[in-house]
Amino acid sequence: MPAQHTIFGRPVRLQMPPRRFQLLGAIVVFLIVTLTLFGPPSSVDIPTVEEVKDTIKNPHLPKLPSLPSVHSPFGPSAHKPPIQPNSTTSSSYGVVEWFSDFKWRNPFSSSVTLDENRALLPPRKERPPIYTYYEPRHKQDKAVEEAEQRLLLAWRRAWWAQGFRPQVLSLAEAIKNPYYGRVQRMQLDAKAETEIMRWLAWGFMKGGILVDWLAFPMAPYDDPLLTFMRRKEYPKLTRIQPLNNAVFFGEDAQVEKVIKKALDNPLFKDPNANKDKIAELGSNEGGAMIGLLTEEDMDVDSKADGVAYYSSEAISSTYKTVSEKLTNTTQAKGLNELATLINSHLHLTFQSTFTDGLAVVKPLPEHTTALMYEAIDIARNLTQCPASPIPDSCPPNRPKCKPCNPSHTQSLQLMTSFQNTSTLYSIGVIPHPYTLCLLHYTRDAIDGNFLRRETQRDQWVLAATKDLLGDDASGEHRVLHLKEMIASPYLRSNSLWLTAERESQHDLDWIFGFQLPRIAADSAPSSSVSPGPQPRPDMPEPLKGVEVPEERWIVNEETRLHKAREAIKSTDKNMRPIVDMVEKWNLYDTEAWRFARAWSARRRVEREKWEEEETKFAGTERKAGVQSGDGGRWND
Ligand SMILES: *[C@@H]1O[C@H](CO)[C@@H](O)[C@H](O)[C@H]1NC(C)=O
Ligand SMILES: *[C@@H]1O[C@H](CO)[C@@H](O)[C@H](O)[C@H]1NC(C)=O
Ligand SMILES: *[C@@H]1O[C@H](CO)[C@@H](O)[C@H](O)[C@H]1NC(C)=O
Ligand SMILES: CC(=O)N[C@H]1CO[C@H](CO)[C@@H](O)[C@@H]1O
Repeated sequence: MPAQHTIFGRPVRLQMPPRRFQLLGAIVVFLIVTLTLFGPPSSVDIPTVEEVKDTIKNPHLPKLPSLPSVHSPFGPSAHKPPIQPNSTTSSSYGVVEWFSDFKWRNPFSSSVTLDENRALLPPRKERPPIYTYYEPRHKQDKAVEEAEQRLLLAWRRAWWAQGFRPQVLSLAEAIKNPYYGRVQRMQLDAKAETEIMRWLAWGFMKGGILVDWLAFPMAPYDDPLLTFMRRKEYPKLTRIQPLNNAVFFGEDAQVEKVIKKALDNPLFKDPNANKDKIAELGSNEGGAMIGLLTEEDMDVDSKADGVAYYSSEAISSTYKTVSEKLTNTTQAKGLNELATLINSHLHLTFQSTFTDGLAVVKPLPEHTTALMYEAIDIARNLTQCPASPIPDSCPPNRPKCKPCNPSHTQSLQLMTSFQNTSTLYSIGVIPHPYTLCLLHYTRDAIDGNFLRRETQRDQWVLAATKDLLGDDASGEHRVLHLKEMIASPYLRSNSLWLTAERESQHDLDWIFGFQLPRIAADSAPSSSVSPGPQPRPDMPEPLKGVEVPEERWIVNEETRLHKAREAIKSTDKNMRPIVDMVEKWNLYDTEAWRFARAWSARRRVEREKWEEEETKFAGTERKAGVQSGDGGRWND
C-alpha cells in the first residue's frame, strides 16, 4: 500500500501532473531558485520612487535601502573584506576610502567592498625601481648644488610619471658594496672611480635599471623601450648604443658577475703602473666599466630611442646657448637653463604624442560652464608652448621634431562626450550628482519631489559616453567603460580626470612628468620666438549648437557650484539625507564620481608617501627648493 501523505493532519492524494505541467513546474522552480540565490535584477534593488518619497516625507523612517549588492544575496551578513593598509585619506568631503582588487571591473564597488563609501580600484601596478648615481663634488657652490638638485627632481618626476620608482643613489650605497675597499685602494682617477662607484652602488641595490641623471624618458607611455623596462625582467645585461653609459639594465647576478670580472682585470694588478691606460678607459663609449669587459658580457641594443640623454657632448654640440654658461663662473645659471630646456623637451614630447590635441569633455554643456574652469586652465597650460632658453630646439633623441609654435599651438577643443582615439588627450571633470543637479536644472536646492518628478537618473554618465557607446548601452556598461578609461593600464595615460569638488590640483607635475607653464607672456604671438614664457593659448571655441550663457548666468553657476560643494561637505542632519538621496537616485553617476575621486586620492597618497620615504636622499622637492604641493619658488 502506498504511503499516505498528510498536510496539517489532512490526508492528501499525490498524483503526478501531466507532462507539460511538469515542464512548466520545473521552469517555475528554476526561476524561484535563481531569484532566491542571485537576487532580482539589479535595477529592482535601486530604491523606488515611493521609497525615496517616503524618506523625504518622514525623515524618521528607516534609511533608504543601501546600494544593491548585486551578486551577494546574503549581503548584510557577509564580512567586509579586511581594510588594506594606506587605503584611506582625509579630504574636506569626508574620508576617501578604497580597496584594490583584481575584480575591479565591477559596476558597483560596494558589491565587493560591502561599503558604500569604499571604491573598488584596480590593484596598484608595481613600479620597477630605476636608479641613478649622484655624488656632489666637494666644496661645491651652494647655488650649483641647488641647481643640480633641481635637475635631479626633474629626473625623478619624469621617470615617476612613466610608471617607475626613481631613486637617487650615492656613495653611501657604494660603500656598502663588499668590493668598495678594494676599489678605494686602487686610487683611480676621479672619472674612472666615479663610474666604478656607480656600478658598486647599483650592485648593492641588486640590479635593475641604472640610468644617468641627465637621461630622461621622452616618448609616449607605450614606447617599446619604456614598456620593456617596466616589465622588470631583464634577461641579459644590456646597454643602449647611442646613449653610451646612460642606460643599463640587468639582473642582480649579472651585475655582480661583471663587477667582479672588471675588478679582476689585469690592469688593476698594478693600478699605479697602468694609470694612463685606466684613465683612457673613461673615453670608451660605454664608460670605464665597459672598457674592462669583453663583448659577450653585455648586449647592446641599438634600436631604442625612448630615452633622451643630455651628455656633455650633446649639450656642447646641440645646445650651445646653454653650454656656454656651464663654465666655472655661471655654472649655476647654466644648470638652471639646462633644467628649463629639459622641461621644455618633456613638455614638447607630450604635445607631439597627442597629435590631435586636447579635448576638454563637457557633457550636458548648457549650464556647466563654471564646472570646467579648472580643466580648461590645465588644458590651456598644456597646449601653451613651454618656456625654453632655446625655443626651437629638439630633444636629443628626436632631432627632427616639430618645435612648438606659439602662433599655432596644439589644438584645444570642447567635446560633449569622450572619444576613442589614442592621439587625443582628454580632460574630464566628474561632478557629484548633487552638484550636477543644481547646475543642470539651475536650482539652488533640491528636494525629493523635484528629484523624482523632474530629474533624469545618471545623466552625466549617459552623456559622457554617448559618442562611445551610443544611446542603447546600459548604465552598467557605461560606468564600466568610464572606469576603464580612468584606470586601465592601456587607457589611463590618455586622459586626466578631476572631480568637480576638488579645487586644487597639486600633483599635476608628477602626473605629466614636467612642470606645466604657470606664467604666460602677455604679448600676442609674434613670428620670432624668444626665450622665456610664451603667450597663453586662447579659450577653446564654444560648442556648436549650444547657446553661450550670458555672464550673469555664469555667475549664478559659480554660486551654485559653491553651494553644492558646501552641501556635499556638510554633516548637517538636514542636508546629509538630501545628498544621500541624490546619490541613491543616481547610482551610476555616484559610482563614477567615487571611483575617480578614490583613484586620484590613491595616486596622491602613493606619491606623498614615497616623497616622504625619500626625504633623506637627493632630488626631493624639499632639497630642490620646491614646497611640497605648490610650484615653490622655481615657477618658471
Ligand atoms: C674652472 O676651474 C678649474 C679649477 O677650479 C680650472 O682648472 C679651470 O681652468 C676653470 N675653467 C674655466 C673655463 O675657467
Ligand atoms: C576603442 O578603440 C580600440 C582600438 O582602436 C578598440 O579595440 C575598442 O574596442 C574601442 N572601444 C570602443 C568602445 O569603441
Ligand atoms: C596655468 O597658467 C596660469 C597662468 O598662465 C596660472 O595662473 C595657473 O596657475 C596655471 N595652472 C596650472 C594648473 O598650472
Ligand atoms: C602614509 C601612511 O599612512 N603610511 C602607512 C602605510 O601602511 C604602513 C603599513 O601599514 C604604515 O607603516 C605606514 O605608516
